Amino acid sequence: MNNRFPDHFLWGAAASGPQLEGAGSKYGKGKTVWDYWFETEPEKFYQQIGPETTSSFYSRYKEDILLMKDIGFNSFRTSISWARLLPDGTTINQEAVTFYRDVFSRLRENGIKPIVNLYHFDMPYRLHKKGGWENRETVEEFYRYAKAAFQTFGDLVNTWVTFNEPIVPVEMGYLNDKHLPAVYDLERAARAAYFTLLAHGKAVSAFRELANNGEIGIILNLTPSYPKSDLAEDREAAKWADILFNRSFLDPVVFGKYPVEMTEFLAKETIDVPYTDKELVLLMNNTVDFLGVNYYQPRRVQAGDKETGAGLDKYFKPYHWPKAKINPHRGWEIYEKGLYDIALNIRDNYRNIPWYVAENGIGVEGEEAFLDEHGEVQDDYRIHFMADHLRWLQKGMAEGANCFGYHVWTFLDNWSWLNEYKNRYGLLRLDLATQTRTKKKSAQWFKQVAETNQLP
Ligand code: BGP
Repeated sequence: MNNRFPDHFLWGAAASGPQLEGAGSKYGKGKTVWDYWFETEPEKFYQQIGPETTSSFYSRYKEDILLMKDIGFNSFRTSISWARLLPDGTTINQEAVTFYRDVFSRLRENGIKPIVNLYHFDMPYRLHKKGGWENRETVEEFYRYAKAAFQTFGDLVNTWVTFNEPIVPVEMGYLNDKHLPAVYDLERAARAAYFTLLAHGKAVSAFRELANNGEIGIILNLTPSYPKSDLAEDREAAKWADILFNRSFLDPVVFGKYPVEMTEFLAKETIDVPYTDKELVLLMNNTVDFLGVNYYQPRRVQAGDKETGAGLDKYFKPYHWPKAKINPHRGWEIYEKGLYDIALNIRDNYRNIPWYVAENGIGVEGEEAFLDEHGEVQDDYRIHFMADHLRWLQKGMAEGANCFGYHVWTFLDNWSWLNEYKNRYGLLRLDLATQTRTKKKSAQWFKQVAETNQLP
């Protein structure tokens, strides 16, 4: 079998400003919701490590970009910190401009295409205080921020992303306590989701107005939903999980409209979302050029408790597949074929829009147990994880999927929301105390794949 990937296939990694940069309170950066949360409730954080230092990319990016080149990257995605670029919402922070311009220039000089995301869960605190995504004003602020970013970096960046996983802050902050505001409230969730989507649409419209060269997309964590059985009620449950957690963003960004079932759901739950016709037209006219897809694990569901269930339990409930292969270090299910199912779904139902794997990776707790006598992490599990997913991806591509790249999560062990440095994902190991970077075995494997453009 020909196991080569198409010419110009993108190989690299994804990361985000708040998880990688550090300098959380330095160089003019404003406070984000994460800085605030750690300041006020550090006990909520698993290891009590805040977002101040993370992986110090801000001071080490020159070294890091050379490391990226060395392990074969031809692309890298990160995010601009909104609170760093526009600390008060209007004045551009020149230190941020100098920093990001140098990062993007150096990436390009080293043959690494920058893919730049505007928002990775990092709401500026000053906007969080006023309701964050529940407040229409935030949408206008985001529009201004997007415009400023396109104008300031448009000569260096051709590929833009509005949001990473926009559903996650909604799910984790309004139906869970893992992001602020940490409440369970379907109505507020729906409102926050709508304004997030509108902010995305407005950012795309700003991009089109400025007529910058290049393309703009969004990154969604598409989680294929599988029913427990073939019974109608389980299949119905999977359909609802798909509508609420995938299609609620996917359909509007690709087709400019909500799935009809979404409207039914809102009516049934008597949730009033403040749509206006003008805004829906804006969304319709500002669909994306490409999609980024983050894939870690599937969502397995069974019939909900139609009569007695509270909130979303009426529609579906989680189900643990007994045959599931579990990441023994993390507990998440590993289901490589999910990536193939996503590929065919986009091919068949989403106009075969160009897309790339924007995140895929394995988080491992206690990775120091795999250090060998030379100080290299022997992460064969990560190599298998990537290879297995890439094989399924290739099968999808052989059958017509329009995929243009693969980004692993992530380049260097980085800080994570509430788990901080517990689960390590990097191709490079970070020694937290010294901030030293060391290649893991998987970095060598990745280099070979990227440089030969094929699986070994
Ligand atoms: C994705 C996020 C990333 C990253 C990753 C790993 O959902 O886009 O920011 O954190 O998941 O998840 P975690 O850090 O929770 O282990």
